[in-house]
Amino acid sequence: NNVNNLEKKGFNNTISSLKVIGAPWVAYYDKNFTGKQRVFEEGEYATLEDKGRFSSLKMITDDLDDPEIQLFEHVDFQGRSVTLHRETNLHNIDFSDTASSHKVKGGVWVLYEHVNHQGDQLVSFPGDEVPSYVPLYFNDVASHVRPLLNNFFGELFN
Ligand SMILES: [Ca+2]
Repeated sequence: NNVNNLEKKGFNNTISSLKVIGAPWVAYYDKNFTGKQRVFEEGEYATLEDKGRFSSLKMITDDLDDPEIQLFEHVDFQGRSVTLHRETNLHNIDFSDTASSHKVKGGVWVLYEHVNHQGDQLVSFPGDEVPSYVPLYFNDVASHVRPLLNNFFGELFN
């Protein structure tokens, strides 16, 4: 169900609102799941701040259980590190604007530029090892992280 190139669907850079039912999606500015990205969980998004920018879409079907991410101060998994299992304001653990690489041991994680889920996002999947945020324009900017959680009610009633 993924769409690696919205151009082929006639939708490239034209999406201005969307509605998500069920599993969350990641929308990417560039084709083939690259470039700036943003996660959309179940709900309606009538106006998008990055309206008209998305060129590919990926549905998240990964196992969300047992989330674990290890953040590193420097690229190539060097320097100080922290291991997290739940949503964390990085200011609270003296790690804001610090992370430069990470390893995801479990779950799907969203890193945010600012607290309260604001600013740019970086989405990462189970088993991902990202050795450097520099090419992703995300070096030393993450201030908040959270794992996506299973939708309890969705599981019960769908
Ligand atoms: Ca750093």
